[in-house]
This record gives sequence, structure tokens and C-alpha cells, in this order.
Amino acid sequence: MTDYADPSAIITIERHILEEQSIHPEATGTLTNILYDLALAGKVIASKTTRAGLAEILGRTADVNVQGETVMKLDRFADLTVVRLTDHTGRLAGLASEENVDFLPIPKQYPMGKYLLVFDPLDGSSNVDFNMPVGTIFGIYKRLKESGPVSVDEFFQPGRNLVASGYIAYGTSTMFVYTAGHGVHGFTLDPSVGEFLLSHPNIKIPKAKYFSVNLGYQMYWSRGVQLYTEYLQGHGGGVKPLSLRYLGTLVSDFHRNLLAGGVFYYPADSKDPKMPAGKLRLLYEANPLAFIAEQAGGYASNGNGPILDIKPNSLHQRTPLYIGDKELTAKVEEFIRGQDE
Ligand code: AFP
Repeated sequence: MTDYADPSAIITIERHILEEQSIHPEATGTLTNILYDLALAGKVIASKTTRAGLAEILGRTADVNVQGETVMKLDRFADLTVVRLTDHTGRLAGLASEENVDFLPIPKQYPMGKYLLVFDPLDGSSNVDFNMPVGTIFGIYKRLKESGPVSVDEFFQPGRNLVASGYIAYGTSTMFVYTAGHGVHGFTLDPSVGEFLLSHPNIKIPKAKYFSVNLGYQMYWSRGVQLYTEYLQGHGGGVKPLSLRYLGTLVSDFHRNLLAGGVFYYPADSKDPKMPAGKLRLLYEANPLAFIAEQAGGYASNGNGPILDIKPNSLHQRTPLYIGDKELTAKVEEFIRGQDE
């Protein structure tokens, strides 16, 4: 059990979100409760990710374990956890996630709410087998229509419309980081009391130390992106060379750069002609993190302009993503304009 020197200094996630709600006298508490539902989902998923290595003993994914039960894939489990904890509450009108081709309407037996939830249930899931960090990313929009069945177009809102966004990072500890448009706040799960406690209030991105990109794919990048990379490495003397850090889990790479200072990018590339815009998804990966970056004093670009200004045209649309330190991220647009257009 954690020994808290001064219990009055403890701020739980519930208290913090409630206090933020009081900034808006018209608020009904619905958004507060969605965030709280997601924090609970984070705790449930964290309790599974920490046991992921035991699959070898308990039975592999899609196999039958020693108790005769089927072991569910962790990303499927994370998806179901978020859906099951949010679809019956009367707070949401629909959900869209990386795991489902179409959006999920609210089942008929439950009341409909006014918010839409987009999420990536387990970002970096290919890292699970190697005990590397993973994360859940989410974004919350107001639905566009007042009532009636939800249509897919309602999900095609630019990131600027986000009411709140955040992520849960499952690393050496579990952290819940969110913004509702009043700064970015981080909470660390204390497993001994089972609660997220405010550990990183009002996060602002410090001076850049790192750049994060899969350099293995450099040969597939445009000339502008190659030169931008050289710029970050200090060639030409524009900046002091940055240190390279790349985990291959967007949430974790972003989280480190948010706290330590840096820029992450996954550019458009020619590696796979079916994915000319790179690998990352606009709706439930780029947009939620872009909102966080801007609220923390940073910026997110697709190489031509702000991520948050793009109007999506499909649920699983991909986008190049440059995100983090404001100046360094904006710089890529100069290189791309100068070389690639
Ligand atoms: P998975 O969820 O399939 O592991 O993909 C994670 C991801 O979309 C993102 O989190 C990483 O930044 C990116 O892939 C890493 O991809 P590369 O292996 O192509 O660098």
C-alpha cells in the first residue's frame, strides 16, 4: 500500500474531471462520465496487458487454454472492453474503432446519447509479445444531428470539433492523459489503491530533445522528408542534432516526446502502393493526439497543414503525421513545399 504523506494533496481523476466540468455551468456531466468510463476501461485493459506474457502458460490467442476457455486476442479484448463499458450508458450515440470495419450504433435496448466515441483500442499491439509498451487512444465528438439514427457522415468531423481526447499508456506504469480543451493533464494509476491520481498537471511540451521515426523506411520517403530528417540530425546547422528514439507504438513515442520534448513522424511513403499516405489513421490516432499536442503548446501536421483541419472522408482513412514540438513540426511543411511540390 502506498504511503501518502499528505492525503489532502491527492487529486483523483474523478475529482479533476468534475472540477473541469464546473468551468462549464451548462455542462450536464455526460462528458465527465464518458471520460470516467474510459478511465475504468483503461484499468481493465491494464490488468490484462500486465498478464500478456502468461499467454504461453495459459494458452495462446485463439487457442483453448488449460481451463478449456478460448483466449481472446488482446486488441479484441481491449475493443470489447471499451464497447461494453460505454455502449449502454445513454451517453453515446455511436462508436468507431480500429477493430471494426463499420461504426457501431448503440444497441436498440439502450438509450442514445449525444456523443460519438472514436478509438484505437490497443495501439502497438504487435509489440505485446515482446513486453513493449502499448496504448489506447480516444476522441470524443458531439454528434451533428439532434436525434434519430446516427449516420457515418457524423463521424467525418475535423479534429477541430473534438470535445475531448486522450490516451491510456500501458508502460512501466499505466497513465491516463486527456484534454477537454483546458490544457493536458496526466494521471498515473496507483495499482495499490486502483485509482488514477493526478501526477502531471497542465503538461507543456518542453524544448525538443528527440526525434522519432522509422528510419528503416528512409528509402521510401520523398526528397523533402529526407532533407527534413537531415535537418533534425543537425545537417546544415539549423538545429543541434536530436537524439533518435523509436518504439513503434505511436502512443508511447508520442507520450515520451510530450514529456521530454520532441517530434514524431510517420510520413507518406512509397513502401506499399496501397498505403501512399503512410500507416496511421486520421480519425482515431492522428486527430486525438493532435488535439493533445496543440493543447500542450505543440502542433500536428500532415506535411501540408494542420491535421485538425482535415475533414475525414472515411472511418479508416490514413494520413501522414508529424507531431510534437511546434516549430520543428511546422518546419516539415517548408521542406515539403520546397522540394516535393
Ligand atoms: P500495430 O498496432 O499493428 O502494432 O501498429 C502500431 C502503429 O500503427 C503505430 O503505433 C506505430 O507508430 C506504427 O504502427 C509503427 O509502424 P512501423 O513498424 O511501420 O514503424
